[in-house]
Amino acid sequence: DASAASQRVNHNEHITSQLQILADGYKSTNDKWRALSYEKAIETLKHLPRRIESREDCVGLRTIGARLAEKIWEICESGSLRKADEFAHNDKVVAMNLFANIWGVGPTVAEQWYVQGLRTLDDVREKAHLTRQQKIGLEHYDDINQRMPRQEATEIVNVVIDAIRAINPNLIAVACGSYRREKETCGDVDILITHKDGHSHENILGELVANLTQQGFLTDDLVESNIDGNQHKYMGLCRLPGENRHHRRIDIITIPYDQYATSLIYFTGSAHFTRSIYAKAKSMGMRLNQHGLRGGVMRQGGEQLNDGYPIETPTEESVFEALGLPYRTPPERDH
Ligand code: DCP
Ligand code: MG
Ligand code: MN
Repeated sequence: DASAASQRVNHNEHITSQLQILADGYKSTNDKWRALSYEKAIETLKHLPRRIESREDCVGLRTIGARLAEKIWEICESGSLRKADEFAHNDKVVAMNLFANIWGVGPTVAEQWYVQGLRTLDDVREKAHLTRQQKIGLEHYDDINQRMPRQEATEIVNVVIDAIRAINPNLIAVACGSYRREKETCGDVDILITHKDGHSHENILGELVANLTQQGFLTDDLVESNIDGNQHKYMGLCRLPGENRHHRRIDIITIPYDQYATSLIYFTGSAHFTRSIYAKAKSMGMRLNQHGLRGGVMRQGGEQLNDGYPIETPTEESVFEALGLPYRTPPERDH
């Protein structure tokens, strides 16, 4: 069942922890393609119902090719992975991992700082030229890089939903992301807002943010932006009232009701799942994104030749159906 799926133990933690070192290192150093293939493999291994005991156990696993199987086998046999040890002791990888975890810092900036000779967060504090967001990211480095228990996410969701209801009790608000996938811990809280009448979601984000800031809940704004004119997104930091509370990341989006189902799918994730379902749509001559589903889309090479026609997607189920996929509940959408 759903909760069992989310609480399933990782029988291959000894392997995934090593592979995660490589995934993080490649991600920080902008080797996106490699990072992605390791992340996919980690997802597969995490969800295996058994511990990998032999080379043969790796054969035929989706997302795990021959070279990766060799690495997995090296971990099984020796208990460690030379490449992961190398990464863990590589000056550049270590520094770039550290820097890339500052909110608003990407691989390019991280590398510039490394080349400049910076190695620690104190170096960055003293010597780097920081954007407004990077300053916030640095100030709250530990909090931002720590996941929160689900219970705390629930409290945060409740504060935001109360504030939404105070603006208009008929607004629809759904906590998406890892929270909706019923994870035990959440990296942030992701809230989606819409309204059945198709327009009352417009222009409420500013008021909501102002109210939540006024009550001392929102502490720092990272981004307030317009996506395609009709979706609004807020990214910031919040903190619950009371002693010993951490700052937490929060994302809020407002969307038109006709994009509700496809936005739910996008914002519920996981990012891996979203990527794969979008690719499935593409392979069927369709285009799926947070704004909707379109059919009759022609492509040549990577290029889209026409815009196709819109396909009605009143519910998440209807999106799966249009793609010929069995419905998956949020906890079943990790990969
Ligand atoms: N998303 C995506 N691609 C991205 C980033 C996000 O498709 N590059 C979608 C899928 C994510 C959702 O948005 O599930 C929310 O993004 P988060 O970064 O908050 O990710 P999660 O909530 O899934 O995980 P976490 O617990 O780390 O926040
Ligand atoms: Mg999230
Ligand atoms: Mn988020």
